[in-house]
Amino acid sequence: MSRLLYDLAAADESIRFSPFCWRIKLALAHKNLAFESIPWHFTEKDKIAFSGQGKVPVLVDADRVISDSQAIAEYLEITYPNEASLFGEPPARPLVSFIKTWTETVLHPALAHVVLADIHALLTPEDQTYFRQTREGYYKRRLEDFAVHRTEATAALNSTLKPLKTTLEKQPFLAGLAPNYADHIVFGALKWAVTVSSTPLLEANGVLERWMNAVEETYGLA
Ligand SMILES: N[C@@H](CCC(=O)N[C@@H](CS)C(=O)NCC(=O)O)C(=O)O
Repeated sequence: MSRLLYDLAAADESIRFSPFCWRIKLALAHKNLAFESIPWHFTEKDKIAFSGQGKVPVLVDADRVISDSQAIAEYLEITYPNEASLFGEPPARPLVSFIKTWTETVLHPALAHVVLADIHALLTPEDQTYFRQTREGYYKRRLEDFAVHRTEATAALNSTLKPLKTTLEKQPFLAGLAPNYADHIVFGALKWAVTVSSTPLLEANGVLERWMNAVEETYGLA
């Protein structure tokens, strides 16, 4: 059975940096599902037009096409119930939902303010034009201004990361003794940022780097 995942790539296609795609790569590994990863660039909207929208991840699981990481995670949970649960016991699921909201409304913006200009540098020329236009429109700020304010943005990021560090000093994973989709979501965010950052973002061998390595080792990605 074929299983394809459209995955955001830089000009160098070995660089895969979408936080939402990382979540799903870990979720697929969690469910023991092999897949083929298809590199995709921001401006290749035609390549995923069959999904009826213009963003990745897009999963093609045999004859099923699913877009949006949350929809894909829920599809995997329902379709592959015999593998380990992505969300844990039903009463614990709202906590994963909190982690998703916190990641997307607090952690992603904090990371974006540090690495947005770095992402631009890694893209194909067509994607660079598109990225500048869309991101400068969204943030109402020139990409160069992000680089100028990197020191303040890094200090703000470090404050944002504090609760995560404190938690992971006390327990191996956000979900407890083994990772689940809560870990996948936060891992995706940090993986995105460390992959594209022109400077080290996390303390070498610090708690977050050790946790990221442990997540990767769990799924044989290290
Ligand atoms: N809510 C979507 C968000 C997906 C998303 O924003 N993907 C980005 C890559 S990280 C994308 O494809 N962006 C295309 C664009 O900006 O045109 C999900 O959870 O999958």
